[in-house]
Amino acid sequence: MTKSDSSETTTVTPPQRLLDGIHSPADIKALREHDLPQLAQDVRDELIRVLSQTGGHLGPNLGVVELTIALHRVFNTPRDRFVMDVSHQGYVHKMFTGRLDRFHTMRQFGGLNGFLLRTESEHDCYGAGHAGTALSAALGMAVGRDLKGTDEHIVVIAGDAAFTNGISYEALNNVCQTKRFIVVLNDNEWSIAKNVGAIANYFNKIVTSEMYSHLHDKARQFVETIAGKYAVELAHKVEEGFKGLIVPSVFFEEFGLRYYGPIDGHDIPLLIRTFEFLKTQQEPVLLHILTKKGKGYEPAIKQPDKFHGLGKYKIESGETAPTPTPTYSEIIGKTLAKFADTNQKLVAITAAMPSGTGLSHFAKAHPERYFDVGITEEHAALFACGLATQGLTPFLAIYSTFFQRAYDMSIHDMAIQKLNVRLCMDRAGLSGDDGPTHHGLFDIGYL
Ligand SMILES: Cc1ncc(C[n+]2csc(CCOP(=O)(O)OP(=O)(O)O)c2C)c(N)n1
Repeated sequence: MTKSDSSETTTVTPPQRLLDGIHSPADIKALREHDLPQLAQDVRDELIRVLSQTGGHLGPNLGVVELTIALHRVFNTPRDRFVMDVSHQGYVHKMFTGRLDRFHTMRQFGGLNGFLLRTESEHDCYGAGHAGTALSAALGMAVGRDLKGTDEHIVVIAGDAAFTNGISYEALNNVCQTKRFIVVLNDNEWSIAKNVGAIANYFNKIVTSEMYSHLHDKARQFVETIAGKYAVELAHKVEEGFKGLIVPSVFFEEFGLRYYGPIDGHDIPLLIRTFEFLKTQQEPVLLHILTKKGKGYEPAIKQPDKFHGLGKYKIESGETAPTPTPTYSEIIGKTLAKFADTNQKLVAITAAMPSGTGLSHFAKAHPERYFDVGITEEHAALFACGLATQGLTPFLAIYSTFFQRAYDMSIHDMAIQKLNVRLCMDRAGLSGDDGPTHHGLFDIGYL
């Protein structure tokens, strides 16, 4: 046998990936529904493989694979609008909207942006990078649509941590300005670190209620029968029967959003049926879905914080290369912890970035003087001011780009009221891989 003969007999054609056939959302609609789990697997494999080389937001994207498939199956972008909070969870949407061939260039010089970007694709109707912007921007789109008299769907995709952010409530307070508006609350119980505060506890209460699981089953039944004309009536009956008992304040409904869920955010058929139903509703609705951050990749499930966003890693173990020198954040966190051993007045504050700012070291050493206040930069700055009025010595550890949110507090509260808040400002200057939304270029100018 010649050499070439031998290679011919041993060549095995790799099985065609369904993902390679997806060039636009229309291709997802063309697949058979029972093939969609295979597409989800292809997407997960691609995320894990490519990000092991480029780095990026692995955990959040592994958690929204089924959600993104269902959204593109039911809605029609670019006519319909998907507005993602932060938009770090938009990688799968990028793959499905003509950018798969450039996916490996993400977060590299000249490559795809790591967040949604209006100039990158007509399917990215709104860019972001900072948290809490989706509901307000989407509400503006919905009201604009109503004024124009068109009928496209506006769908917000926001994580549970987006609801620790004040702007989200400013938007909810105005939701009555539109009739048709769909919000997907993607609840995985994690911000970058574990989500914190009363809202996180509230979501958890809904989810762990035994009676609510019963409602969940009922919800599934009604979604399964939505083709029938009694669906809406049944939905309301189910709600009246159970919801008031379990969620006394019916939080979202007080704002004017009809609440559905919680449902399994990894169940593709259920998500599809639910979106088909929600699409027909003539009132603002919120669908609460439960997902697992890092789903399908064991290292990311075990360490959601590390795998929220990271650099290169080894696929088999999830190991990353150790940093050769300690980072600024690490030095800050450890030094503050050391100072606090002897200075009882020292307190430290982070706005949802304990590991990024190095305060996780402080948190371990002095938990009673450590405050993670959620994604709340304005509140964090004011809270620090209040602590300062009590003679305490607050250190606010914060990224330059996120302190932009608290610009007003730096003048109106810290400076004019002469309150001694120490800022440990991290990530100043140009941010290479995260791109323009994360540059910290203005701090020297305005401080
Ligand atoms: C104003 C602002 N502060 C902090 C951050 C850093 N940040 C990026 S994603 C994230 C957590 C987002 O959690 P969630 O919205 O629940 O989405 P998940 O990643 O869990 O899917 C944080 C704190 C940010 N992007 N914007």
